[in-house]
Amino acid sequence: MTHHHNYTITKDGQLLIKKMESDQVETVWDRHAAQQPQCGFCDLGLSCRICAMGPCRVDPFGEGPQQGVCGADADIIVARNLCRMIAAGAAAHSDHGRDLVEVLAEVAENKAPGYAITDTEKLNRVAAEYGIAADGKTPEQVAGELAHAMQEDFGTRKKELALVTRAPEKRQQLWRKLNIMPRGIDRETSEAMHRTHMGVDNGWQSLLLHGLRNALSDGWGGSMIATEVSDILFGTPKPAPTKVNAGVLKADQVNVVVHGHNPVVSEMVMAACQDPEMTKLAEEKGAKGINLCGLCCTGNELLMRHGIPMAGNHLMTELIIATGAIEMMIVDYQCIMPALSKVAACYHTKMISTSDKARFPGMEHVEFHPDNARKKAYDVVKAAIENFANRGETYIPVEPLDAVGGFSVEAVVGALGGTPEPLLDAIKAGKIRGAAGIVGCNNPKIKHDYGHVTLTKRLIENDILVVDTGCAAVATAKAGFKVADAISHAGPGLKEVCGSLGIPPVLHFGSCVDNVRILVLAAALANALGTDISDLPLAGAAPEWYSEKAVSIGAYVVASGIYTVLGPMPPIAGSMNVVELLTKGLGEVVGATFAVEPDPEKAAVLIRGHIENQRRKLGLDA
Ligand code: SF4
Ligand code: MSK
Repeated sequence: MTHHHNYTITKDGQLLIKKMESDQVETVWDRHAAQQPQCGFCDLGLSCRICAMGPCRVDPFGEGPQQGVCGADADIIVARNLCRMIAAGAAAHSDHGRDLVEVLAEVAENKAPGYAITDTEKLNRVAAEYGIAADGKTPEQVAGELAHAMQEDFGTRKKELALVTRAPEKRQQLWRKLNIMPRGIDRETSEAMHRTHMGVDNGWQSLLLHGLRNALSDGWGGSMIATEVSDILFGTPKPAPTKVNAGVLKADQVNVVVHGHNPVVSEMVMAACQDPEMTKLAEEKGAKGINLCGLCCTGNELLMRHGIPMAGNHLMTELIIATGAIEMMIVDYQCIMPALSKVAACYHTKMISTSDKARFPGMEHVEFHPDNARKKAYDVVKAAIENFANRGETYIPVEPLDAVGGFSVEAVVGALGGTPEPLLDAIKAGKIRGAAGIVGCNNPKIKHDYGHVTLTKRLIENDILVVDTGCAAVATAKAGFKVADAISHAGPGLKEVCGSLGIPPVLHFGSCVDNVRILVLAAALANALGTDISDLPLAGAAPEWYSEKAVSIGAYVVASGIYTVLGPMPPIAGSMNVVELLTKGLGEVVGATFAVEPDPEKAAVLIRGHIENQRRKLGLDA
């Protein structure tokens, strides 16, 4: 295979693909090629294997069967499949949130050595939103009560989740009117699985509406809790410099890489790596120190709060192992390709899985729990140091680039002088035309990072502020857009505003669960204007998405009133009714729609058109 330039726009990616080729190690692109042609029925969403009368397929050309054994037609099958994707995505984010709430509860009881409450101010603020007064109580008492109240959000005993009150009043009323107000986080996912069982909900519209409610239980529930509790435990992010790309690995140090999503494990690993005793141990073994780097979203969590360098995003996770420089990769859960341990077996990298809910063939399992995490972190870091002696030749093909991360809503509003007004004023004056959230993954169906970087470039040069998260945020950092000097790529208005604040035109908002920071900022802007989110000049995009979590994110962003452009087509094209509803009809329902456009140049045109249209409707350029 000699197509490495076609797979990725990144220099480190291209060189490491070449290296893997010469090492004869298979990559995600090889496996993707081996899967061609992928199943057309599945691609269109027209296959169903929900029950044992099936599996069934509906013929998209109208010649073969038009219904499954039970009689479900294309609309029902497509809507049911999409609903299940949302349920899986919402479950993943929300279960991640639950794990943080459990740590918070154990911190309150002093049962989680090494963990602590770092942001008391935020603890008290969020507690107040749950109706818990902080006065006269210790932070631990407040944390205990808050953890308990958040656990209630997961159940079914409430009519509405607590944090939906952060949405503009108009939006809340709309959700109530449509009967899609999320009630319990677990309840909505459970109900999605119930409705999609054979013989339950066979209304494609009602299925999709429930899908939106389920997604809202993620965005304004599970993910929001994940972000808020992470800030309380580990600190609310503030802008700080960091480094990005494969060049963050160090040839003369023990390289430890964390991969996954949940900061509960990676924070403890960081603490162990930073212990001077451990550095001493590494030096005794001939290394110059211990170098901790991140991948994907657990990497973003550490980057946001501590400036820990970022080695790469989703499609870099295999390639980075081929540097031969990684002593250990420690994973928690989500987006961890089971292929990684096969790649690692070709080099000296030790692979460690840590969560009882996420096992991988060929990895050593060291289970982390809040009560033992500190000790386990030291155990694995010691093992990583031991592994330094087994290192062969290394190949670190690039120099790292600078980037700035850490833009929480608190930090952005702080930089603006304590209120979102100056940002609104810049939007009203037209210096900033609007803002776009670019989020989500990589997908071998799209040239690695091309979608994220191209779309971002086009938007900032047209004075649209970009905030990004997840793997998109890593892509644009590697492209050099996350330094103050990157304003040279921005249009004149955006350049002026970001220049005067000393911030990049592309703001790193965090991990995938941190998409809720975008919701919170959008709600603050809408509230300041006395309007709804759907009236604002905002857009969302997921140019290279792959995961079910991304489907849930897209659905809650649209249900919150933000127009969203997807790169890869979701498996819905088999039902024109579903396609029409998502791309047009939803505008009448929730005031926002989806669009699908794999070409980022065209996606940029769509987003610019939408933002200008929103401005006209608001009378901003009159
Ligand atoms: Fe086939 Fe209906 Fe069963 Fe799906 S639920 S597998 S369409 S019989
Ligand atoms: S890690 S969900 S590949 S963004 Fe959040 Fe990246 Fe997508 Fe995973």
